[in-house]
Amino acid sequence: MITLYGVPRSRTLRCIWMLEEVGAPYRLEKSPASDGSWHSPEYTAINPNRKIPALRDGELVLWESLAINQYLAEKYGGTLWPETPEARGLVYQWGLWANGELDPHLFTAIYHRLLAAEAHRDEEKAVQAEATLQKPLGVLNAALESHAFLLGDAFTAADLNVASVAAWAPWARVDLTAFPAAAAWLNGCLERPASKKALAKLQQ
Ligand SMILES: N[C@@H](CCC(=O)N[C@@H](CS)C(=O)NCC(=O)O)C(=O)O
Repeated sequence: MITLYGVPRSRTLRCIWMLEEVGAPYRLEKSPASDGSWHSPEYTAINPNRKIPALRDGELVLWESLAINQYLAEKYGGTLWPETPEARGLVYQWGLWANGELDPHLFTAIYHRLLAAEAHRDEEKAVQAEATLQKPLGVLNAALESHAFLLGDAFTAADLNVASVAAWAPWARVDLTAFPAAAAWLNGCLERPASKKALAKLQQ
């Protein structure tokens, strides 16, 4: 059985969504260290970055949430993983794009508006991050103006990976009203049963 290391209230949620989407049996496990630390020798042997998530599937150990998702989609994901190299190129493109162009700035905004203790929040940094996000959000919006999903008419691993990162936008109070196609697409993706199952784990 697949083991996913992490906790829902983290980037692990992206992989929980993918696992629920592909229907592969898995168990969610905290650090193998008895104190639950991500800095223990036991967990460092799994992910030398000492970060979550990480995944074990048989002999394979993987880290990086969006790479994990691409692997899961290819191995277990049926229609989530496109058949042609050209379409798969687009899945890689959008995953790397989400990791590079969205994740760092959304993290800055969510950190300073939600995650950090009041004393460590800096609204100026959140505002700057939101300003930086205008360009990539415009790119996303333009891509979704002409078709329902990133690769065309069907939901694929590209949509899941980008939406699972963009899902931070509402929590980071990043305004999406200037990007109606992206906002509608994001809402639709988050309404999928697998996404709802993953989000429900935040309450458990
Ligand atoms: N690019 C990595 C980032 C992983 C990451 O930063 N995870 C956070 C939790 S969301 C973490 O483990 N932070 C602990 C730390 O930085 O010490 C991924 O997408 O998996």
